Amino acid sequence: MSLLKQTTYQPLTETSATELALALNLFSDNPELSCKEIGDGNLNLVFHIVDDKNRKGVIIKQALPYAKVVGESWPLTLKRAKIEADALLTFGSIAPKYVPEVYYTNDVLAVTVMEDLSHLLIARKGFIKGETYPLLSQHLGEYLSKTLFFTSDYGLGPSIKKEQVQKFINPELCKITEDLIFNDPFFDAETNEFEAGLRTTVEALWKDDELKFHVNVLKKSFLTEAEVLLHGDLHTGSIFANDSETKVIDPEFAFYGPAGFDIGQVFANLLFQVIVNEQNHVLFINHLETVWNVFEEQYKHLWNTENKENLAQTSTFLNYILAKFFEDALGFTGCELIRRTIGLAHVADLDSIEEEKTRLAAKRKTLELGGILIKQRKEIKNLGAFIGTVKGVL
Ligand code: SR1
Ligand code: MG
Repeated sequence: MSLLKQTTYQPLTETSATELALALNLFSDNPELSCKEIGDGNLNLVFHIVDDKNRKGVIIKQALPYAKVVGESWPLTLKRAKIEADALLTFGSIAPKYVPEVYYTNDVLAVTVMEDLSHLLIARKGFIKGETYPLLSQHLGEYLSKTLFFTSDYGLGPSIKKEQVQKFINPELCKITEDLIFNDPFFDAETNEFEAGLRTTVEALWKDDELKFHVNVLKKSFLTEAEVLLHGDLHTGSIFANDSETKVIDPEFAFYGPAGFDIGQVFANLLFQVIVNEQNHVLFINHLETVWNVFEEQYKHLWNTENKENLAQTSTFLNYILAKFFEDALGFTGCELIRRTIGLAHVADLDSIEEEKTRLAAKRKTLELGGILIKQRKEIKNLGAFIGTVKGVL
């Protein structure tokens, strides 16, 4: 039976992924297709299919019914493929320049077929190799302003926004974030992974009641504040880039949550480079500043020109909203810094540092900075104070 008519899920192989691409007629006549599974993330299969004759490619992404990073013992809903496809379509309609084009989706196979981005590189890998991506932060500031405005009550109006909240209910993937970001790193959980040299620092963190109070406050915001459609996993492994182009991929964690969460994930994942990349830290601090400055400027513009809530259109309220986003973002930045250092699913920025002493020193800095940002986010009122705080731990 044609894969297009399949009524039950089956994981694709390189052969069946190629058959699917052919059945979809995505290539011109008599293509010479080759296919490679290239997924290196934590959860999914990713097939890169290329027509060697015409140098045209597509990506087929398929959700597995378990978390690849752990194995079949951690079952995971296939519904996340539909959430991801719907989120790509929503974000793509708002910010097409920064989102891959979707060609086909299939909920039974948990498959999304999309634009080939193989001329770009995953930004985290690029940064580790020494790429600087001069436009990345400008692009991310613009992506964030558009997606966080146009999916909100102010961009959509409350009735349509509520329909969207319903469409993007994503309990299973949210649970992963709730556990791995807001719970497990803050006690002796089985999922945690850290090296022996960090034990004293980590045990001090587990005993820090003030820190745990603030993490609970941030978790409550994540659980209850349906402000905007979040990407939900916006780290530098979810961004493809080169010097002129940026594409945000992988929104399977999308749901309605607090706007500061996506901003905080971007901040944190740039901060890993600020901390590990001593020679180039000014460049990454500039990236951080640009993300916020572009976001703030463009969000203000959208607020003043596209707002569906007439009564909200005052500068006092806009300033209140932006201050809230900033404060929340700092707290979520801190949580991401800590979980990627001692929880499940680390980042190569830290783990690929070969020399143990340097690696441990960098990890102590991410833990220290994470704790400060979580606890002092209300006092760090602007970008200058944020950068000053960052420089204080370098
Ligand atoms: C079991 S999933 C672990 C992590 O990988 C994803 O990319 C998310 O960041 C998640 O927390
Ligand atoms: Mg991902």
